[in-house]
Amino acid sequence: TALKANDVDEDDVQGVANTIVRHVTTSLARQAGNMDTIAAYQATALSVRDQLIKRWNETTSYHTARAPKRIYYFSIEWLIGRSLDNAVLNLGMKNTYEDASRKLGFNFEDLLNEERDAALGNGGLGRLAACYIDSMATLSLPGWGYGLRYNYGIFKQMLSKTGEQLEAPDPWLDRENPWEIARLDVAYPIRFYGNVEPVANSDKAVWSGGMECLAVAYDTPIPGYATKNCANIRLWSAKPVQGFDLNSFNAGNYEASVHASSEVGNITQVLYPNDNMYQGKLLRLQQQYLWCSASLQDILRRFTKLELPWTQLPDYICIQMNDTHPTIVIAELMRILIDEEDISYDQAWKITTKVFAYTNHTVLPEALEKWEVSLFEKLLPRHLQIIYRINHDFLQQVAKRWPNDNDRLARMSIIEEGTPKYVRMAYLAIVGSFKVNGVAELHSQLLQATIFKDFVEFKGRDHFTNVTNGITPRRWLLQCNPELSALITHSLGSEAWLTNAQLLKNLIPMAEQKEFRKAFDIIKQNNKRRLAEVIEQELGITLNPRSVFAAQIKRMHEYKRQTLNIFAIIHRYLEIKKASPADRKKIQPWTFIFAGKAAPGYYIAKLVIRLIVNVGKIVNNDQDVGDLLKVVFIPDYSVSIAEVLIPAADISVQISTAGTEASGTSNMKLALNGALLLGTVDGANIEIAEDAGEDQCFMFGYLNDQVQQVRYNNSYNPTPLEQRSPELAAVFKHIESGAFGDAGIYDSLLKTVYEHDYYLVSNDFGSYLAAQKLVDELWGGDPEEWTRKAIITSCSMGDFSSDRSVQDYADGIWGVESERVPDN
Ligand code: DL6
Repeated sequence: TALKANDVDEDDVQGVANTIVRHVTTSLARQAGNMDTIAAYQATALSVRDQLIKRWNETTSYHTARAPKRIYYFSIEWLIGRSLDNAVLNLGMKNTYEDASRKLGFNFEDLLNEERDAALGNGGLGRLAACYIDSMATLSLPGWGYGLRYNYGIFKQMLSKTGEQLEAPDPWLDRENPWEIARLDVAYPIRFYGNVEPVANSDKAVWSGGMECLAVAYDTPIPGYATKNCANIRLWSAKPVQGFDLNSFNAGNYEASVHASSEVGNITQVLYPNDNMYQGKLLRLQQQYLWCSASLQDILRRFTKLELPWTQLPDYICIQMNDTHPTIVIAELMRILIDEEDISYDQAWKITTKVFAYTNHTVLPEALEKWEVSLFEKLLPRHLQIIYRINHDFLQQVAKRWPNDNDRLARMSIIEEGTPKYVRMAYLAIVGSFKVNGVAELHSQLLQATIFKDFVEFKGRDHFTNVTNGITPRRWLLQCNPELSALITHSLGSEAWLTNAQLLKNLIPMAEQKEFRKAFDIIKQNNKRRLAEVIEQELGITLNPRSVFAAQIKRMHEYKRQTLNIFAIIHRYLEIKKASPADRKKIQPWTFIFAGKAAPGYYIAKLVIRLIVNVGKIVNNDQDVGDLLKVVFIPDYSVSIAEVLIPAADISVQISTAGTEASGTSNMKLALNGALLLGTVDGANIEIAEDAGEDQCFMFGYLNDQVQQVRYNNSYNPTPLEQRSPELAAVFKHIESGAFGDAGIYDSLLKTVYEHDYYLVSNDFGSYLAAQKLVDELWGGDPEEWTRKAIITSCSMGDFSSDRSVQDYADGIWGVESERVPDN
């Protein structure tokens, strides 16, 4: 009966309701009549999971039988968010589940709200991985993701009374996670520390001793849209080998025996909460190695079942490294091939360098990983030996091409000489991969022209490429904006746009039709009202849904310049205060919405949050200002909050200093939902503006090629702030007067601008105000034209579907093809 119950038809409401009740009584061991909303959510999720498992099994058997080349996406972060809504949509069963829950006396929306976000990521990089696995499943590619099952995801952000960010842990697994399947039988041994003994007359060595633990697999099935294929994210959890250290126990030291197991348990305890900032902690290196070694052992076990020679490994697997966090996997494959599979060093290197590809996600120097050699040597002594050998051979080739160029050798060496010495992970990733890519056109160009220039000269242009990021239109339009999705489907006459986002452009001519504009506008208003209700309820701030909703929603970071935005808000506030009652009538109303977390140790970023919150408190309660200006900081930004925020925005604020934001992805989500881009010429903003047409966007600021010079002048030929920007100087004076809290609290933040102004806040301030003025003119002067631009923007975003990105990777880098499970 269990099998039969799993086998419900997609539109069998009663059958689905039965599976839910069955899970309440069996899996949750409750009386059917004793079902609260949490139980109803859990049982519903388990019922959906049954469907996923069925597809997962079919996909696995199909792929096992066909043995295609597979792609493995290694990401240390997976920012999944909630799964229920997404799963029923991708399964094509949303209506059925809505009806079934109604039958059982529940509102499906309420069940959705019971789910906790799986927040195993910091920001763009982790969310990108989640979008890509959705696309891999939808494109029916034989692909899996690999990562870590952190017990604690990204911290919960709270705000103190004075506007300071407070952090609390996120024990997301405290309630059972219905989406994962524990595979306690899939576990691999992982070694740390220990000793290495060379084996005479060979490349081999024996690595032994140290600390051993197990990595245990937990699977999260990811359903594709309009395909039976189901992908998988396999996450590893660290477990002690025997629960405690038997040697210490036998020696009569019970306490020490338990201590060993708690050290192991720590490894997958918590996600590091830094975004675009490297922090050289031993525990993090332990995380990286455990994840990479377990994943690789898993992949190789699958490959060895094919009983093929190792030389064919690159024909069957490709590993995409999401940034440098998994780079140790290169040395791990070398170690396994040489030490365990008896392959010569040279042969192993030939195989290894055909398996890996590396995606770079940042040019910021503070984000580039480099591990202290001494730490590496202690934790992974054999890997360090292998890295030294890789470096030695590599530098020999460099020296051969550029004899007597010691500067070049020092620049390119994987080992940075000095005290202390470091292993440069990005260089190891380039040398060990067959392809390196950046994540937007400008970013890829910059990589090649700056931080990887020497490597382009050495490896050739073909070693480097660009794959512009993308977002899944299933979550970021179908799920989060059902009304707009329905309008699109109705107007196009089919749902085909959900798997072919290029079709959206067929709707561009509709921007000229009054009726369509009206329908589009009503949907935006509804979404704005929905957001306003949430904000009223949660924060007690009343918003004017007729104001411009301008959203800057992303991690707090100096390069992203939330500063520029809040300083411009203060400027606007002062202008409103100065204006006569008659003039105030001409001012356009704005609502500025911020959301984002700051790394716990990032003092300046936290100070910016404090300033935003305190400006909000003053502005939102100022009678003179009324509805003309509101400033909202939504705490604890998450995927779920983004899903409510993004459909409600009129303006997408993307104002990083040119050359600093590798791509950005909230810019894509906001544009797809009809927000106009107010942005700098940076990252994927450039391609968004190209596709939407510059007429649709408000671009401003210094260009990338000008930034260096301006930065130099700011540092070496500084002019007083009054001269650089009298408007900004007035804003600073106001802040310093104590208008937003005690005088002096923001001094260190203001100092970053007064002094070097590395991110060009003062230099771009005037042009940012000018761009906002253009927004004012359009909003107040021609609302029909606004909607027209919003429609054109939204319908021009086909290129930014993650299906396009993933297909580009599949064709241009991975060499993997679709393997669609037959429909029957
Ligand atoms: O590629 C995803 C995302 C980009 O959209 C952002 O522009 C970029 O800042 C972010 N990079 C990182 C780098 N972190 N590390 N390591 O998160 O990647």
